[in-house]
Amino acid sequence: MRQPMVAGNWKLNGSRQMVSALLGDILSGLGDPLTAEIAICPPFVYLQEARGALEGSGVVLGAQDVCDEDEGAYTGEVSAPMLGDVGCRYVIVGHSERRSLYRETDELVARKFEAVMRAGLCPILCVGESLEERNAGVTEAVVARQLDAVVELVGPERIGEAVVAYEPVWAIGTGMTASPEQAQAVHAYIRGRLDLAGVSAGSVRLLYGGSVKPENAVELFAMPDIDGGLIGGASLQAETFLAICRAA
Ligand code: G2H
Repeated sequence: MRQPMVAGNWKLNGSRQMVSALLGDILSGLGDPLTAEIAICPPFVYLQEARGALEGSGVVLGAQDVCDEDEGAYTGEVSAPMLGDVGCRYVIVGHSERRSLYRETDELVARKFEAVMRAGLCPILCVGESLEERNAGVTEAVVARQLDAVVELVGPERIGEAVVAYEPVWAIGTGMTASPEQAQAVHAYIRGRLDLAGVSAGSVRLLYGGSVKPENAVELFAMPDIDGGLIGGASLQAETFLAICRAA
């Protein structure tokens, strides 16, 4: 039995004012405890503020990225132990924006994944293909390569403790969403691939990400291998985020 999960990825958005107003609205609108686990991933500089706002609520905190090193001369970086220290439970690694805009390789993403686990936190590993790759029919090969890099470095037991998010790059922030059937097909493939690698994949939570909105969340989350969502744009408004949380 996998607990559904909805994680809000604020990306490069926010302010101190927004942290207090948006989180206040989300918490007051939550009402009765939801079946889904809810995580909020604000920019690093607002983690501490968000932690205070979420205190005692059951909504957990996550970060959007991490350094693969724990400490030392790495100017500008933030380490997994630091994220643990400020109260993070989850850390997103390998988001497609990091892979494409900041040239993160599969190997670096795997090292970041390992750093998160070393600190006792839970990685949310993002995988997904571009439009060109989908059109070329290599979606499964791309996702397999991204997963295998992590399994090779950390081993099947560790990846079994993580969350995996399938985010087709062509659906991110574009308004284009994978259909529930398209998303389910890749989720089922991911679960099968993890099983083959020796991961007890039945218990791994697989999230879908890419233009999830209240209008498509119910259908997406009803798919057997979709355990919730990683939400970007729609996590920046309490009403839409709450509607998605209720759908999970
Ligand atoms: C995909 C998603 C959140 P959005 O990146 O990670 O963003 O919901 O805006 O497509």
